[in-house]
Amino acid sequence: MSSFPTSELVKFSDLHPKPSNVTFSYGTAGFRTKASLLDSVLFRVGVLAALRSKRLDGKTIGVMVTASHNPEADNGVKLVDPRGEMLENSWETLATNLSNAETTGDFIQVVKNIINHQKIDISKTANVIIARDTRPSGPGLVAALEDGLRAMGAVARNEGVKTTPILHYLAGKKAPPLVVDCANGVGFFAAKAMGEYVNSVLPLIPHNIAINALGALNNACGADYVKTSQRLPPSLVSVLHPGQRACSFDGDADRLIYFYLDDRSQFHMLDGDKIAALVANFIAELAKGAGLDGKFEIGVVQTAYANGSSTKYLSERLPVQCVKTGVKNLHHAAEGYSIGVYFEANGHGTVLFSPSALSILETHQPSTPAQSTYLSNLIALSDLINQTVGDALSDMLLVEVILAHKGYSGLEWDSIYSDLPNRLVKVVVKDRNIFETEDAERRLTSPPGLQQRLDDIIRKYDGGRAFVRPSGTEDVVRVYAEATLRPQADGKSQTFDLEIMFIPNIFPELAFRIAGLVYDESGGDSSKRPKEFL
Ligand code: G16
Repeated sequence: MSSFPTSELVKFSDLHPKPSNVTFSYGTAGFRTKASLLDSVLFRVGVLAALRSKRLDGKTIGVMVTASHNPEADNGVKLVDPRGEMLENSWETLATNLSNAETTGDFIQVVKNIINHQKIDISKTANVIIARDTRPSGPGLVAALEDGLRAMGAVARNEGVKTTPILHYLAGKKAPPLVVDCANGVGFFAAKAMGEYVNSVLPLIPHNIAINALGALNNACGADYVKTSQRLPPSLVSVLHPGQRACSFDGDADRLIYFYLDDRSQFHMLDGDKIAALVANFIAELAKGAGLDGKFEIGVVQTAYANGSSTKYLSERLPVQCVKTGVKNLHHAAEGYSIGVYFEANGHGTVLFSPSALSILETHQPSTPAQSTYLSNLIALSDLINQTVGDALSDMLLVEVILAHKGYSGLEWDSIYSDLPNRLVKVVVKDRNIFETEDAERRLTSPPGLQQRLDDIIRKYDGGRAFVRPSGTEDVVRVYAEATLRPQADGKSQTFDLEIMFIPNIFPELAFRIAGLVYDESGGDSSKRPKEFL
């Protein structure tokens, strides 16, 4: 908004005239009186909340519609400052003046006076978050409040029915800054553009932004580096501090991997599997809360690369399907569910809402205010998600929204389940086309007899699982292996330091044994055999 919105204010103010012979006062806890008298007050509080936010450089102002312990026929409204505190005293007087302006003309004049005296830059974007209690007069008064916000062009977020302390908490909440590894690629442009919209609530700190430096793209950074090396990009070592979340895009920003350092500065990765678990759980929770349990099927699609712990965790809760690598395969399978959540472990994925699921969301009649809030959150998620394809930016917002709703840090998200130690290895072979697979790439059918020999190795590892498949994008064969423990090759039992055991990097053995076998069986030159292959 660049200029004073006279016509909007006049238009909306006329819809919410002040009742004559009433004097309002912003008292102990805001305005509070008979609900039937409050329509104009709520409209004007909407205008004032927008002015307060503009005065504070667009920081989020809270508005709570409640009369607390008063009889049900009363209602009220109070403003909450950006740190979740009560409105600053001097503004209480402004609120009282504004509410008592008799006519639309008087009201416009008081608004202008406030702008002048408070030196408010009207061009700033105002951010306001609103909530109400369960009083029957609440929805009508919130509608009046929203008219005030609309007249001022404020960005409003209606949290529906919430307790007063939750509204204070939400108003004071700002996500901690998120470090974004842009892989020195095009994702930087998108992150920069998005930052202009979200920085006031989710500050983004882009790193690895050398888009013009030759050789920098995906080099020791980006989602693939983090996922395959299971470590922090070296460029972020001096950037990230314990507890802070970070995420990596890949070179074209369609993959997303999260990570954080714990309080001992140990690296922890939150990959596509962890994203799928977070998202699928949240969607199931919203659907249940909205009273839609059993109305549609929520399913998850993974590939053979999904960590065994994630598959176990998810399949105890929802239908889970395994398909061949490639988002095209996952996307197709996800279309079979009402809400299909698909993510490859490498961080590539999204959520699909079928047309019938969307029409259920549109037509469903919630039977309680709480159900209505869950429903509107689920509808908002369907808007937030880029359903055409996995999108690192949209997925990042999705993750952040869920973490904010759940009040989760990286650590709490991570503890949904513990990854099995795992390793992904590339094997350069003479001809990768001799490798053919079945069972969603989990077993080899060619070269003949090789799968049998792999099985002989895998069974020596507790909870061992491994597979070999030719890449569809690089001239290599990929080997994935995971296991519960790290037994010695002779099968003798071993004692483990539990903490060490769950650091994934400690687990190269099964993967390197299989890689060695694949290399030898496909005619690899023994003089060039990588020394880590067993
Ligand atoms: C592409 C596909 C992904 C696939 C990845 C690796 O990713 O879109 O679905 O997981 O290649 O495939 P492969 O293991 O066959 O080489 P991107 O990000 O490179 O487009």
